[in-house]
Amino acid sequence: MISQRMEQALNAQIEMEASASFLYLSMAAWCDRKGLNGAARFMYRQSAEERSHMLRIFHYISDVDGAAATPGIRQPPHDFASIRELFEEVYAHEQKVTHAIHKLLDLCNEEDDYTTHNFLQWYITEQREEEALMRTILDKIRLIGDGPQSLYFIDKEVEAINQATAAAEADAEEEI
Ligand code: OFO
Repeated sequence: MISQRMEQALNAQIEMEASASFLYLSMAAWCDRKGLNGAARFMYRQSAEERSHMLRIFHYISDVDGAAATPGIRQPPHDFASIRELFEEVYAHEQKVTHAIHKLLDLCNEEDDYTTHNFLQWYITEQREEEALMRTILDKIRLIGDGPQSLYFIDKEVEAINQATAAAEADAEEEI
């Protein structure tokens, strides 16, 4: 059983993860329109991942006998100034999510809620990995430059990340 305050805070996190999923979906469509197929694939996957983060909290709330609420999502922007600004926005968003998870942990401490504290550890690791990944992509964009001539190379770099992720996922499945 979780407190009402915790239930509310977790439902707010559900909304944040769902918003991220929709924002990234919109970004994927923008990349598609620009012919940036690698970046599009990357953002579609990120969008699906965010949905799974949302569902993980959804199920958790039910598991601890709370009421998970389906969030109302504001329509995300459909246009982005450049691929660099798009990834800067993703990075800023991930930092915001990390901060929100830290706040949830503060609340766990306040309420002596060890169960939710334990549940949230997965998100701490996930956020560290996500932030590192976005920083890597931004570093590459800064190195390559994001002028029209560079887009092809940026997209190739992001596609290399897609391939590496797919290979890692295939390995993980084989181990099961
Ligand atoms: Fe779920 O926000 Fe990061 O990954």
